Amino acid sequence: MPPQDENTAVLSAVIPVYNELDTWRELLARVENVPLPDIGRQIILVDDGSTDGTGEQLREFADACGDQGRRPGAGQVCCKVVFHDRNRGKGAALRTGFASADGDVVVVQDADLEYDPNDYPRLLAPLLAGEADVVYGTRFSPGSGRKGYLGNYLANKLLTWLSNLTTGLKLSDMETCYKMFRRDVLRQLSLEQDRFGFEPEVTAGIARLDIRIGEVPISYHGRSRREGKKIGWKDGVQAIRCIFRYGRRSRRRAKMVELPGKDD
Ligand SMILES: Nc1nc2c(ncn2[C@@H]2O[C@H](COP(=O)(O)OP(=O)(O)OP(=O)(O)O)[C@@H](O)[C@H]2O)c(=O)[nH]1
Ligand SMILES: [Mg+2]
Repeated sequence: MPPQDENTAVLSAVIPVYNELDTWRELLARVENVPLPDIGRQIILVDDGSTDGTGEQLREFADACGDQGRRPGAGQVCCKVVFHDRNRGKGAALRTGFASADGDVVVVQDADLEYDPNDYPRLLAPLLAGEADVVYGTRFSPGSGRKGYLGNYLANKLLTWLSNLTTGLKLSDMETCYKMFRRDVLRQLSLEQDRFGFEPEVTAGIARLDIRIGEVPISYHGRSRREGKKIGWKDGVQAIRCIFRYGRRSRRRAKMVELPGKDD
């Protein structure tokens, strides 16, 4: 590999996958095809014990991936596939993926098609420019477009409000999938939530670190239950438990920074 490749920044996209037969290939293609000419891209797929045939497809894909330990140079893409032998939840799948991530920057990417990888450049820019250490993509700022189904929107707003109350942050979308971190920030967190408690847990953990966090608008195409949405009210209750368990307003050290585009 030419020497300049070793100095190229790498983005690791960590994709938890559970029973996403209809979407994972299309999603992977979208992540592979986002134009990111100046940095390398590592895509980490974590099969979370799928039972619908997704796991078998991912095994075939893993065999075709080639050297999974390779560090990608500028404009290059490489993939890694990791398997859970049983279903453990999104949070557990992310911990597994984070442990495999070699990138300087790490982003969470769901395996459905609700979030658009074309938003990566916008999320990345403040991290590469040294303006923020963590960037959340918000579905709920004026620049974000469609907000998804009303029930989910209201639940997300309530959870974000409670999270802000306990962390002292002023986020507009705590539950967003699009969380992008400098990897060294992620390494300072010790995470334990196996399921959707990950979102409030990681947010509270970040709030306690001496880092800068900002939000940028993203697009969002919420799927319905018929289209495969699995999250439910029990996950909402668990999120509230985690908000109060991990949030400690008095221990906030993180600063929120204004990033361009949020109020457009
Ligand atoms: N539901 C569920 N998803 C999992 C699990 N393990 C990994 N995942 C993955 O986690 C991601 C999010 O799951 P979804 O069911 O789409 O829930 P959601 O989209 O976060 O719900 P919203 O926050 O309302 O958008 C998807 O990529 C799933 O494939 C699991 O045990 N259950
Ligand atoms: Mg989803």
